[in-house]
Amino acid sequence: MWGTLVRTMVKAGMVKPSSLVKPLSVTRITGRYLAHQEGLPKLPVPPLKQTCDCYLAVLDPVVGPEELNHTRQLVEEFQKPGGVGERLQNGLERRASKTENWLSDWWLQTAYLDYRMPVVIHSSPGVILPRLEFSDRQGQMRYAAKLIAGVLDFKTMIDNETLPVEYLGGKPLCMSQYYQVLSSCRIPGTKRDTVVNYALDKRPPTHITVVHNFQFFVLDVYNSDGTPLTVDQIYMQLEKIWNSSLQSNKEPIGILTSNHRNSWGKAYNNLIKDKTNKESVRAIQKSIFTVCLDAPMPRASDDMYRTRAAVQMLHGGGSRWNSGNRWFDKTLQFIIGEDGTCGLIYEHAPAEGPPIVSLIDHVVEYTKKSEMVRTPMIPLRMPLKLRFNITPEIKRDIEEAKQNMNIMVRELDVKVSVFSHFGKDFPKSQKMSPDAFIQMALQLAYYRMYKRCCSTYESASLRMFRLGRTDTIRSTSIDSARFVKAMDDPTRQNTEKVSLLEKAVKAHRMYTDMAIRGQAIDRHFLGLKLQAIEELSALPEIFLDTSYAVALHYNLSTSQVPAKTNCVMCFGPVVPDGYGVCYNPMETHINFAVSAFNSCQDTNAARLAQALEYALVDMKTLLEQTPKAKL
Ligand code: COA
Ligand code: HC5
Repeated sequence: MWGTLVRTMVKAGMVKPSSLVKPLSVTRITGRYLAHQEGLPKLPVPPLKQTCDCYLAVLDPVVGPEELNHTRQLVEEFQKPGGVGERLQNGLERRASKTENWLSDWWLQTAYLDYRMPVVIHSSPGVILPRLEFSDRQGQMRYAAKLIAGVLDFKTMIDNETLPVEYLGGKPLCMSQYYQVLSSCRIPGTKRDTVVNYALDKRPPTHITVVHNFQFFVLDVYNSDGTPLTVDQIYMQLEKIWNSSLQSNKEPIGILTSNHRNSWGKAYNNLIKDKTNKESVRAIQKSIFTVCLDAPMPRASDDMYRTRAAVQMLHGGGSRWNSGNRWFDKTLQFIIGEDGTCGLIYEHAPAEGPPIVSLIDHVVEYTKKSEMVRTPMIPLRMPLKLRFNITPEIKRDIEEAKQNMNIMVRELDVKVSVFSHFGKDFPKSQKMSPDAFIQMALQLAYYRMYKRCCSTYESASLRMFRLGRTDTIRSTSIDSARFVKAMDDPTRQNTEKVSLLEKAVKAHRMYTDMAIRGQAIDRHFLGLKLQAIEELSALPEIFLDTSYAVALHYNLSTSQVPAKTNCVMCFGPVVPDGYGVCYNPMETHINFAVSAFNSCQDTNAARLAQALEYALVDMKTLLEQTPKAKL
């Protein structure tokens, strides 16, 4: 067992107990897992010239000719022999030779722990499970018990190191993220946050936290012999929790975690001055995961169901609904509503979507097959209710967090839609990459709405490399721009449009291959910039240039997260005038979630979702109605 191995390592002095609660990037585990990890290649540093050339090409469709000319000169200056670019590149290569992954610590810090906006909407993604049949509290509890047992079943695979290794493009992937999602939690700071992981603790946690009516409980999910509780036993324990948290008049302490990180960091320091509060907070942070038993939300029509569920996952609906029924710093929070709305929200710092989704796929299958088996009932201890002493100052912080949360709730515009005309099957039948096809449809939808192209981000996995996270696929290219401009131009022939579409799809697939092989430009540029901060007294001009700001202003922030389960994943936009678009392409349909901010007059999630549907249909029609050119 992994736990045993770690304990052996501790005894042998290989791992210092003080390092057991530590930032994720330095986790060390032995056994099969380690052998697999060591076999993975290290993330390369791409050649400087390649990145510079590619940068100029990706700017072409999003900046004007004068800006581009100016940037071309800056790039020339930057990469000239003996220049600042070469110096930074050398520094980066030195860093790469000395570290397991030159990027992962920097990325964790910059993308997550230094980021000061609330994790709610701005960072934490949500997942909506297919609608469940139940509509009462028995159903809710029964499902929650099965789900908890399912997660524990998945945990056994992690602990035993029997998780099947994943592959992308025929290459084995880094599995370290699976070891970061359970028993971990983000901790706020007044300037920057940290993440702790208790899975490697001498005595790893054996409890989860359950929250109902804003009240937190510690639920031990293992028997003293180390076996997990049965579904039946968990059910009984959940009943006890429910019955001792009937009143909903409690202070929603968890809502503090939704605030701006600096404010929450300050409030946190004040909160944990009290010993009881500190112990309660620690119990939540240490728990394997959290289960939120949610009150029913206002009903929605069938076609709005998923959209309503998305907001429940992303923010909980505001302070008078379920937003206080959360601890947003907790890596994994499963949400189970009394009305059958289920899903989860996860804190993004420790892991990407795919490991979370593979956990979900496992749990959903588990909940289908597991029946309630009556087990002989050994009386179990009452789950411990976590106490909080609320001083007037804490009360003020809660009120402030409530207000800010309610503003965020009003701000978020979401539309979930199921595109049912086709799925991956159609692009495949046309010998096109389905992901590239969807991305080109998004480009077309955006162009039709705004008559311009924008910087577009698509997540690319870097997990082919040890401790790899993500890089950016820039979906807007010279070829995508040519295609979207031609598509609605009546002076162009259909055969020409088809050929432009094919070229654009190929270009996207090529960028994808480049990105997953560690040769994309975004993380390389980030590395060069951070290297400059460490090595130089001033930032090189290319990083202060308007083009660089435009390149990083992602009006479209997108991600494909495929799942076996028919679920929908969602996240917020990354700029005030942008969209967040997450999609799960299934074989014959595609689930989309589009988000935007209501305060921006120019954006509208439902409009982009509609434009995307039209674009997909129009592209299919174009391909079907145009005879293939004879070879
Ligand atoms: N003709 C026919 N079929 C094709 C094809 C073509 N020209 N090109 C691709 N296909 C097939 C593939 O074989 C694959 O088949 P499958 O459904 O049997 O698996 C399918 O179409 C999908 O391929 P494609 O659409 O090209 O995308 P992908 O699966 O390679 O994924 C990324 C592309 C960018 C999403 C992927 O590389 C990646 O990085 N994923 C991780 C993203 C991530 O981490 N997101 C979350 C961040 S938190
Ligand atoms: C459950 C699905 C979560 C998807 C989350 C995701 O795609 O996050 C991206 C991570 C990254 O590094 O690209 C960030 N993004 C939401 C801003 C696209």
